Amino acid sequence: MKGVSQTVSIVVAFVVAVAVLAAALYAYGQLQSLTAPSSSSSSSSSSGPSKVILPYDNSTKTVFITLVSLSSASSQFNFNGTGFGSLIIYVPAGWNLNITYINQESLPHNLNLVQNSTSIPQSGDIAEDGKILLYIGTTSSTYQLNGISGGARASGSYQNIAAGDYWLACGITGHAASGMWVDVIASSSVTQPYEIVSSS
Ligand SMILES: [Cu+2]
Repeated sequence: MKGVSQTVSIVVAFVVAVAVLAAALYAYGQLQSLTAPSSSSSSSSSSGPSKVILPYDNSTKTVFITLVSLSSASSQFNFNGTGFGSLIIYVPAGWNLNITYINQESLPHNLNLVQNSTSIPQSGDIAEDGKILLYIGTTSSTYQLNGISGGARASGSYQNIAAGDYWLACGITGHAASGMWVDVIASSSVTQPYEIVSSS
């Protein structure tokens, strides 16, 4: 009898162990599907705009923005494969922007935070369409000429952004007017930074 009950308890323990393992695997799978990056960039074709929460640090009120000029995009003048303001970034007013720019494109590019005075870049010089607040991968005297070359990255930060409309735009002559700009909206009604990609 003792041998039988021992066998039973071994079987029961085995079954329980398998059940626990299965539950763990299931939970892990659910977690993966929750945390897997959504295919937000260029792959979505038919569905409407997708809202993606950006990485941020609530304690320092910092949003982390990464823009990449992709070599695979249809236009050389792209950020994350998008152009002409179809990427819109919403940030809470008063927050800090920590921005990384990566150029994977063959042309040199740079990235500038512009408090814009027109709704879309119209001039070859972005400074004629607004006030440049931050230069990334370039300087105030060379932004129309120089950027970082393909394979390079640069970063910068801007503190305490006031409510308003901005662009993140390439400053090299004609690039923003060719589509190389992202809309940035800082608003007190935004509590969590996010971006929306609209197909256009
Ligand atoms: Cu450019």
